[in-house]
Amino acid sequence: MSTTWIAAGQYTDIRYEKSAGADAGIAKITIDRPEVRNAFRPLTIVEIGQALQDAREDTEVGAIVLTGEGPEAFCSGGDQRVRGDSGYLSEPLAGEAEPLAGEAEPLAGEAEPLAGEADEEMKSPPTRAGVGRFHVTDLHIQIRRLPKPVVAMVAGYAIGGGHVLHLVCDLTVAAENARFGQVGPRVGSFDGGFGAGLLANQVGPKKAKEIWFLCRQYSAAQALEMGLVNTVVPLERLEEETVQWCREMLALSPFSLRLLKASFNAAEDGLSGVQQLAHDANLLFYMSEEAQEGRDAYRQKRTPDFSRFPRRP
Ligand code: S0N
Repeated sequence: MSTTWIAAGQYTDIRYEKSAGADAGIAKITIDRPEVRNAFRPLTIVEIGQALQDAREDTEVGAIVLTGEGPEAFCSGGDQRVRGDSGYLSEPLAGEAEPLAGEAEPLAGEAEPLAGEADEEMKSPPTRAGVGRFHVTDLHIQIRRLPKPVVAMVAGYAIGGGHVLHLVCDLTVAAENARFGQVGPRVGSFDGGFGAGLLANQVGPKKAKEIWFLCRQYSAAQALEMGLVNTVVPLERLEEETVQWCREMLALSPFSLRLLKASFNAAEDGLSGVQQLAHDANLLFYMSEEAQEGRDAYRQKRTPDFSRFPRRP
């Protein structure tokens, strides 16, 4: 039986939905730009971040699915049409001028900038929209920090920054038509953060270097073989299988899953990973009578009495 999804907000570049009925407890974020193989522009990333924040705060949500619209692509990475000379360019905000000439790539049908116009960046104060940046940096961190499992549901291409997006998700359920790869050295880009490090951890350093250095594409079967994805299913069963994986996790201890996610990330994330795990431990400690005695004594202006709490061996 197919899952019922209820819209959970109005967005431009994504759809954000929550499951209902027997499958309740799952949030689904769909990159909805199939005309560019679900490439992301800054707005796309901002909207995914907003939806993830909602899913984090919603105590009814226990698992999050990230996917792309249609069977052709999960995500093809950064939208090369808005890649400026110093990063990805936003739409101008209300009241702001258009991005500076030379920064924005002309869209289809637009005139090419004239020679010399690229120097405008040096002459005029840039608008916020005209300043290139990598919004996706914060999204990678947000997905890893989110204390609930995030599952990439991949049909078609997961390429470039789109491939890194599935890497930073906790689990990946792939359709048989999925294709994976990095293209950085071909298009003048690279991701030396999670794009390189996590990939090396997941498939081994030699294979990770092959993926980045040769820019080949890999089938779903190859991805499964190298440990890049968790399972491969026929396209028509992709959502059913993904929901089943989510349902299995929804039946388990949420705090245990939270601690496990933080534990897996801790070694890779260094001190910030330890911080997440430590603060999770602090959250648990707050729930103990021992910690509450400290709080209560402070409030009651008395000396705390920890004598009834054992010094555990
Ligand atoms: C995905 C591919 C292989 C699909 O091929 P297919 O099915 O033959 O479709 P096409 O005809 O090629 O595409 C259909 C239409 O979609 C447009 N399009 C596709 N991908 C993009 C894209 N990324 N940006 C803009 N438009 C795209 C096509 O142009 C076509 O449009 P029309 O019909 O109008 O011609 C194939 O499409 C492909 O190879 N796509 C490009 C892949 C790519 O180069 N991606 C960018 C890679 N770079 C990044 O992601 C940047 C990452 C990054 O900046 C970064 C840096 C540091 C740290 C982190 C990051 C990060 O972002 O993660």
